[in-house]
Amino acid sequence: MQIDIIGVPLDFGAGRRGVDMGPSALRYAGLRQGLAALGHQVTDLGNISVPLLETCTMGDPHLKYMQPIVDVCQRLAERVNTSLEAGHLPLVLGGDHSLALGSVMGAAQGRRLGLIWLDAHGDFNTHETTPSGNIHGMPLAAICGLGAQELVTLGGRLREGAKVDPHNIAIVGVRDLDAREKPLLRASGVAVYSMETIDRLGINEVMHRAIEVASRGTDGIYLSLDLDGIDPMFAPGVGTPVPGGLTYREAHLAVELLAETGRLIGLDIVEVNPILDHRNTTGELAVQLALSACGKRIWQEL
Ligand SMILES: [Mn+2]
Repeated sequence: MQIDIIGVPLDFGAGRRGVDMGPSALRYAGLRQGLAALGHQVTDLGNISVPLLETCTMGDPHLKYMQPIVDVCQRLAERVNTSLEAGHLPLVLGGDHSLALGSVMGAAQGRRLGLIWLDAHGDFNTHETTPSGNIHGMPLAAICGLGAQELVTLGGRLREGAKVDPHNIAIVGVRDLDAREKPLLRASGVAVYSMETIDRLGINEVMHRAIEVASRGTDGIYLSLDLDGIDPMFAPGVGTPVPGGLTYREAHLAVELLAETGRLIGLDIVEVNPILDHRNTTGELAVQLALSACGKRIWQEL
């Protein structure tokens, strides 16, 4: 496989600073070397340039830093689309989850995409429902065509409406939904696999269902992996930790099953915050998950 690493040191969408250092944390943890050792051809395309937060104005408190986020996401969307057109797998390193506006919308250009959103949260708020105004709580709604026009159309570049059919989207690992995003999410048609469902059915069955949702009639599956989907015991370096998440092995099996389909066309790894982390534990876990998503196995019979 040809893999393009794309760093997005973006922290405009999150409430806590430091997630802009995520791409460095993953690089220091040996991402490129690990992928190359699996036999992949890896090109690190460097980072998408992101202005310093201190040089930008916040703007609307219900859509904090919308302008710089849209600007970064426009460039990211083009970069991801270019990688896919070349037949490469884009591996996008965050940064906060608002970058998925760019990566997923870019991947969805001219493709019918399936989307698996591994996350503690729904990321399904709009400017009208958000309790914080932080855009990293809104990207999945915007991908489904809901919320601020600027986000839905990437600043007028794209048409209105859903970029991915909500019936081809599955959220896995969710355990913290805001009161006003719940009804929106319920009405959307997105498949939601909460931690309770994972407890009852097991991650194997849940992933098979999620993969089925994301496969039905699609050209490929995109994975948007928020490290806060994993239990804070294993992934302490995230801005919005919520107890009761996926275990180390559940997270790995989830991406291993996805890799096994051979239908994964791109992925985001987001919300690694080195300032909140312990000795890059979360950065190293993120790298291991990326390797599992790209075919690494504990044991493979010859
Ligand atoms: Mn998220």
